[in-house]
Amino acid sequence: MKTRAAIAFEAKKPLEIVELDLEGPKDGEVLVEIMATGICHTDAYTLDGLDSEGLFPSVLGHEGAGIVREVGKGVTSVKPGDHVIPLYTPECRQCKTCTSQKSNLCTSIRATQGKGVMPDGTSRFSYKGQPVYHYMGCSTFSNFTVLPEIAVAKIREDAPFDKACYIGCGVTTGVGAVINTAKMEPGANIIVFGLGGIGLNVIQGAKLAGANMIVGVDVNNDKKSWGERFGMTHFVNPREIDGDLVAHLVALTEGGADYTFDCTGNTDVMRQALEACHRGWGESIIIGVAEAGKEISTRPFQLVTGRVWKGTAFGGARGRTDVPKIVDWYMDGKIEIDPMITHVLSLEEINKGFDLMHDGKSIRSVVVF
Ligand code: NAD
Ligand code: AHE
Ligand code: ZN
Repeated sequence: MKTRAAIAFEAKKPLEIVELDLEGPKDGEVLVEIMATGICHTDAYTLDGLDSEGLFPSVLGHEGAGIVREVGKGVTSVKPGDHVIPLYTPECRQCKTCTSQKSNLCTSIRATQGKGVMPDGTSRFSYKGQPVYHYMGCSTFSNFTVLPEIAVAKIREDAPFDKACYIGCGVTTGVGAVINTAKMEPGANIIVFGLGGIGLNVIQGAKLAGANMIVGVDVNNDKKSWGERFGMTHFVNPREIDGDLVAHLVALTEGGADYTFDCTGNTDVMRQALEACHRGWGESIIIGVAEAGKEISTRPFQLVTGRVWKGTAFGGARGRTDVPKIVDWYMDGKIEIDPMITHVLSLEEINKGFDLMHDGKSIRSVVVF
């Protein structure tokens, strides 16, 4: 079949809207009509050539929501007509990681996913007879895409696609980092570095879980009102304080935060986030994705004296199990999404979404097909 899609032909070039060929689902796969897709910072980072796993040409996009249109042989968990959210972190419920219940990082298809192909080692997308790579196992910048059955979460049918798509990454990552990874207790003091599409969801997750102080740190003053809108209690612009940022934050939180979250992907900020943790118990959770080749550092003494460095992917969420619950939280008014969708675009306008993100003018741009 044919599908309209935005292709990244090479790094640092705008996406091109073309008609692609898409093969139908093979055994264990499903064809999904994507109704809406969000543009995450990670798509931009890959397009900018900063991802060590970046492949071209590819159909980017990993945040989406749509309807199953066809299923391959052996598929039992979804059927045509079901509403789904694609999962870049699948949940097979059979691999060592899934059965351990210790992590959400299902390993069953990670190797082929990282190579931009389906589990059988081939791509379903092609353009003028040449294969085009899948991205993060999702490729939601296409009106139709093919996914393994284990990489879709079935969701309720009354959830609007143009909001639910954000649960496919940003919302789940931010809220999940607080609840699943930090396991933040009520009354905790937290610091969030970077108040974008992820950081604001950390803030709303922390508010939901009963945080005391929620300090937001961002170099962009426009983010102050955004943070406050979702529960931030204090704002710090590192460029506007006198002296050392870490010392300032430790003083503000009377000894350091119980939990800090890096939502910038900047390795210098990751160090600040670790060092702004409370001596003896503070935990710093890395969410941001750093440029290929970057490394983190700190004095080991920071860990010897009880600070803990952690990371999280997809907010520690087990996609098929947890994503439908987060959709329920949204539909029940427990968490907000609507105000964070700052721009709704057509597929033809998708490059504008990347520009808005780079200029710090959007929280989440959503493309509606
Ligand atoms: P974004 O661009 O919307 O927001 C980033 C924010 O950080 C901006 O508000 C920016 O002003 C701020 N910032 C930049 N430099 C800063 C600095 N030195 N100090 C303080 N603030 C600074 O991005 P996003 O969509 O919120 O994504 C944030 C990061 O999370 C990205 O690296 C993204 O790739 C990553 N991410 C990770 C996961 C995961 O599963 N671990 C999931 C989604 C996104
Ligand atoms: N490929 C990069 C790392 C990219 C990365 O860390 N991706 C996150 C999701 S970001 C979503 O917006 C993730 O889930 N990672 C776990 C995984 O298995 O990829 C690199 O550095 O090579
Ligand atoms: Zn993402």
